Amino acid sequence: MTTINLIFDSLSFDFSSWQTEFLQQNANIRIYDANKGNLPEVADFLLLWHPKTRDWSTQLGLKAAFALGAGLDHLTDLTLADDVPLLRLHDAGMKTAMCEYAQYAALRYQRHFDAYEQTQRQASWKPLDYRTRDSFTTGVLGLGELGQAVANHLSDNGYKVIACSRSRKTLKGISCYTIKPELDEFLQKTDLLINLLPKNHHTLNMINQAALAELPPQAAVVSMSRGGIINEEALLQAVDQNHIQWALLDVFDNEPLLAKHPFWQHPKIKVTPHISAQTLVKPGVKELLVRFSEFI
Ligand code: OXD
Repeated sequence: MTTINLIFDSLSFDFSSWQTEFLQQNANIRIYDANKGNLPEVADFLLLWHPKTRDWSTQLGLKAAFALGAGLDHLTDLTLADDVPLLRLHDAGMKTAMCEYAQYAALRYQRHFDAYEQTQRQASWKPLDYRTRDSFTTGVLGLGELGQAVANHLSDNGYKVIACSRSRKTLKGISCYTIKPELDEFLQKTDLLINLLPKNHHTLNMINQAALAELPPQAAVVSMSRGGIINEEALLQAVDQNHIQWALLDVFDNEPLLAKHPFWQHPKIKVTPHISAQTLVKPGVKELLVRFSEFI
């Protein structure tokens, strides 16, 4: 069997966990840490996550470069030779995790858990009406791999789901809209907005003051993909004006969120530290080995 040479370049992922897992799943892998030097002259694949080196254009032998996650926005300044594709991971454990996070948000909305957190603080015993899963509309914005997984998961679990994406998609049992020209119509029908759009020049600041105003009063907003898409100031204002009931935010314009950021202390805003889905090493390696075989 041929040996596959990998160069791993990440300032945030642990090289030794990936090395151990690769060697366990395939003994023919040789993996080198770009941060330690001593790299092979010829390598088959690059594995990148917030890499130290941004210019890999002269690396010999490369068949592809893989981002070790779902997003490529941290690699906009990366240089590769023209014939080396930059690819992202499709799953690596992230689909299940994203679905769980979205399901938590849907339950939070459905069962009024946010309201009960507020009334507990006031020592106020105030039961609210039971709401069924199909009595409100969850709108999934962004239908990439993860967006589709979330929309299908919620729909399969009895939630009423609509979705909106840049190019038209067809999902069983889910009304699908396109951003141009149907974003406003989609927002007007959405009680629980779940943002899963990637960050790029099309999506930056897309959910601004005007877009938030299209949501019905007392809608809730969930941000799971990247900051910069939902305008933070506009969201804060919409929550303060009680147009938006609550927000559950996992991603931000700047991460980590600064200690003085108003989101931290806001009673109607829940903050999590970019954990809705993280790349898991074992399924990540499994996926990569399959993807390598498409090139070898
Ligand atoms: C990703 C992430 O894009 O973890 O994979 O944010």
